[in-house]
Amino acid sequence: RKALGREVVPHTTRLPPPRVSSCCSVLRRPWSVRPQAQLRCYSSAAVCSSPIPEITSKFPEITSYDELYKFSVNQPDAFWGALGEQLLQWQRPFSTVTQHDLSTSTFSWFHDGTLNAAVNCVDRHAEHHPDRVALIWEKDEPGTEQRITYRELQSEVEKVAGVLQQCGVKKGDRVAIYLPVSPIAVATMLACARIGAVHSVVFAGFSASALASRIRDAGAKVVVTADSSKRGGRVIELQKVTREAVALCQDIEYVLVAQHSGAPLQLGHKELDLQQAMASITGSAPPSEQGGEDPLFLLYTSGSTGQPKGLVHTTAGYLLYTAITHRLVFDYQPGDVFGCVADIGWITGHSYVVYGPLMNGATTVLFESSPIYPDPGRYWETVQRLRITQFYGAPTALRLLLRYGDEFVKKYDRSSLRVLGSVGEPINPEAWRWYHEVVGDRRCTVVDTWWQSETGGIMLSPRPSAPDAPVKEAHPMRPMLGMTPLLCDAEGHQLHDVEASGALCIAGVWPGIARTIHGDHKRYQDTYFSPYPGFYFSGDGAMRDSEGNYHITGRMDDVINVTGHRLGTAEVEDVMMEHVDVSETAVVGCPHPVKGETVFAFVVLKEQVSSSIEDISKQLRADVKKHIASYAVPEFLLVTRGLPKTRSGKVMRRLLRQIAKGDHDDLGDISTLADPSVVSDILDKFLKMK
Ligand code: 6R9
Repeated sequence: RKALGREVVPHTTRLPPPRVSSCCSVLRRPWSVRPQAQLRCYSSAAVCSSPIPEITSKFPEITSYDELYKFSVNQPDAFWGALGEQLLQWQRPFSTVTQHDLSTSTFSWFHDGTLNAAVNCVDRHAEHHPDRVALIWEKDEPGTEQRITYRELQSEVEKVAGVLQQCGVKKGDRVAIYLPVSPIAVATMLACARIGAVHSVVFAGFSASALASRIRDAGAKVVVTADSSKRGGRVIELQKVTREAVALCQDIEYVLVAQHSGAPLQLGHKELDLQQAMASITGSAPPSEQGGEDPLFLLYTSGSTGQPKGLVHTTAGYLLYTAITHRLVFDYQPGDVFGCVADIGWITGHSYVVYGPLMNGATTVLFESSPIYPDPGRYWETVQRLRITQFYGAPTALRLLLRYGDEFVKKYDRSSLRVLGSVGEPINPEAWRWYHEVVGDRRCTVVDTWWQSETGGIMLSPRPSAPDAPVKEAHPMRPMLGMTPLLCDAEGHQLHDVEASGALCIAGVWPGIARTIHGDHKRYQDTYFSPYPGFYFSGDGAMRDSEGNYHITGRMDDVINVTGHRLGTAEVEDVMMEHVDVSETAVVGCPHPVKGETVFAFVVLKEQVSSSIEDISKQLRADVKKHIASYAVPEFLLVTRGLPKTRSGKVMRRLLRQIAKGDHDDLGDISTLADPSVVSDILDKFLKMK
């Protein structure tokens, strides 16, 4: 297994060895399955529930949190309408709060109002608090942070908007953004919003072909990138990758290159110096007047089949939903320094690095580094130096850090922290407790937040809630205001018992939901609204305890979650199938102590092959890295003579998942397989891998 396994942690020379080195036990007993009885409740939360004066001043009959929740779900028009009026700045007020038609899966919020997202996120704050810090750019090297005020951000946004207009970008056009977490990335997103263009941020760790396929699907004519960036001391050649991608996209007219490395820019075909072009912009065009339902951005995310889908988020509902969830879940107060360490290439970066915090006029941290650079104390050193009040990160990073011991946390002053958030995948009780006890000194409220690219913002979280409501460890627990989660069984029936386990669905609609998949509304309908008619289906399974608290058990489809990144197993299979020597493949996820899940590939080769199994395995890994990204590379790759298939030819993925997990004791009924002997072949090879 060692020979085939890849390094889990990108070690640097300065990194001390982790305390736990073996993950073999996990193969036998995955950590994610823990008896519920071991989970504790904490009621010492320092943060009170966040009242909503926008609602309670208008509806004084609401005097408790329970009443507020009931009001939000029973009277969505009144609830969201009052918030929409007061939290958003409108050019023309709306008269209709929401309209939806479940039969066509079409939803609209505030469609007849007009507004501009950049005005809402920047201009209105720049007018009232021009010198308030909007962004703290936490660059790769500790101690080199830069602060950007709302006034400065406004000026940057206007200049980038001017450059985009000079490149011919108009309202409704798509602009691809391939940039590291940085002020220029935020300014470019908001510049698109200012002129009514639709941004499509592509994670700066994606390969050239992944970038190219997203550019082509979006139909972007302009891509904005940087020369290179550094993360964890490693150089990422963004301009080089963009060049390779652009060579595959004939429709790209301009590549705007931001100088990020400090070295002079080398410009090639179609490339323009972004900062130089910005310097020549004088004055600014008025912000575009956007309809409430005009698209704000596209964001590509993995599904269980086919290519990643471009989710479309629209303007008013998304802004409102990210603003209110940011304020209520994290108890945001003016003067706070909000530290979400996600990359802007993911929805968490869009909603809780950029839009939610800026909507609330907050100071938001742009974290461009790595949790272990220069050592595993980086997060907490940053908390101390920037006086971060809310920290929001992923369980995979916490699991990695806790292995290095408590010293890296304790040597830094974390007294500024009030709320600790977790997102991206289920948090295991051990990581939750470490977060609560060591990082938060038992003082901070830990919020495990469940949501998705599709939902736009947080859906389940222990806060907001009644002030004294307990927090149950490792549980996202409660619905956000306005939300009605429910569970369904395999036949599609809603489970009405309080204690239940099934498919997690949502009844009703909320303003943050993605409205469609770019260019494929049928796929949107089929994926989210056909499986459980009348409800939105999340793709996740969940459990509800006797008190009604939710706990997510994981994906129910062929999507896996590697280091908090969503990955369709079909995407990896598609790449490997392109190899001349490969006849069949099946990819599954397998539990991993740090990454959450890791990629396990089963590969069947053709009768005649061009090279050795070792070489083919190497080539397959390189292909996946080249066509998707490093995190998608199979950690385990098992070449077998066949895949376990039913007589109708369907690959029994359940069986492969069990084998990958090392859970061989009871493989269930395999008599229905066309050739049960392939199972023993696979098991033999699996044991030899160890
Ligand atoms: C925000 C984000 C969504 C999928 C989702 C689920 C998993 C996210 C979670 C969680 C358990 C949590 N997920 N948060 N699972 N507990 N608190 O991550 O969006 O990248 O679209 O992924 O991530 O499986 O369906 P996205």
